[in-house]
Amino acid sequence: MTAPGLAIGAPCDTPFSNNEPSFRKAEMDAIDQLRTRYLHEIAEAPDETAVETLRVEALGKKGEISLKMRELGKMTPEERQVAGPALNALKSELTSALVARKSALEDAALSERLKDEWLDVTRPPRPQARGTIHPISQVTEEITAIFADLGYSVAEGPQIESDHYNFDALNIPPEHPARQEHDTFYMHRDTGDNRPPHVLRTHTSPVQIRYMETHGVPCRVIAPGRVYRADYDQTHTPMFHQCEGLAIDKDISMANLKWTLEEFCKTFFDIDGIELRFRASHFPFTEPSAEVDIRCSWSGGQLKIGEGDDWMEILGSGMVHPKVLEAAGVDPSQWQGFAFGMGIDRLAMLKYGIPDLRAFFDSDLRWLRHYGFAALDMPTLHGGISR
Ligand code: 2U9
Repeated sequence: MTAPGLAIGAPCDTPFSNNEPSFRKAEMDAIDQLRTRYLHEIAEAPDETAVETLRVEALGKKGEISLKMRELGKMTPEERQVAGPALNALKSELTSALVARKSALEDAALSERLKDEWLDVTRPPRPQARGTIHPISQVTEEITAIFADLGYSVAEGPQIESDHYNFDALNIPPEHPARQEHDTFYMHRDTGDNRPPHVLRTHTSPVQIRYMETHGVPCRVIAPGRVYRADYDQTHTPMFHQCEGLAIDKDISMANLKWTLEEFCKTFFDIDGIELRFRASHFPFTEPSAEVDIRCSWSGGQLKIGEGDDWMEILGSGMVHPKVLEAAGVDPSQWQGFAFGMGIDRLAMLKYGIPDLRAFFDSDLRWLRHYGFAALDMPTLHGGISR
């Protein structure tokens, strides 16, 4: 491109065709001096900040070379023809030198870091936490830990039960509504198959009948586990989880029951002054029977346990019916005791603010990540969560 103001036909083949040798020499000397000084300073720059400072000093808006370039406008076309290309060449030479120095410094810094920081690529990766503990498992463990501390054993039993263990032994007579098909899942029987009916257990009480038969009395035992009832709506699922408890000895009374359940609730909900209300009720397997409510408040749709003027039912209980003891081979004239039952799913919802029961069984990974517990969080007595 022709330099602005350059006369057409002027001798302009090279920058050195200027007619004024003295200007040319002085200008070229000055540019050479700049080149020598900056190239030296760039080569000696100790770090990236120093490189940047030099870039600004030389090529920044008010940098030495930029100012010189601005002076080109004031020069005669002949002078400009000498100084312009020389300054452009200097600018690009310094730019390259700055980039090269910066990258050399970066390489040196990286090499220095790599002396200390290094990676053994042959090592196996750190284990990734996969999956979470389901709130039902967590709460089952919490309940178990509390009763274990009170001296209770934990028992399990079959989920498919004979109607003897599920009903008869628990003083639930054949005409009782719980035995009707619409509440209970009966196992299929081919015609001519005369074995006694079997059901999916409707409560974990049979586990405790079996426990008394095997271990005898006195005993203190809890039976957590799955139970089944033909019911499905917002608050019922056909499979759910219960934890029942049984304490049999010579002199066990309702007072012991009350203390035990208060102690349990205090620890489970981690509230010291928790208040329970025992309301007379009826179950075939306990006499007398009581439903247990916990003091709570409902304000602004928010449930608070342990305060307020409302009561919410959380479990059922009573003194074991003499006929039930008898059915388990225990002499009711010698032994007596209490029993209780609670819904684990419901307790999990209350404690951890889980609104919908059915979500427990949807296997929705996002739900499980949100409400699940870290695998290494061991349940503490009061279910201390450290998620
Ligand atoms: C034996 C004798 C008696 C267990 C008991 C309840 C009262 C009770 C419900 C709580 C919520 C079931 O899950 S729920 O719907 N349970 O109200 N359960 S007394 O009584 C027994 C257990 C075993 C040998």
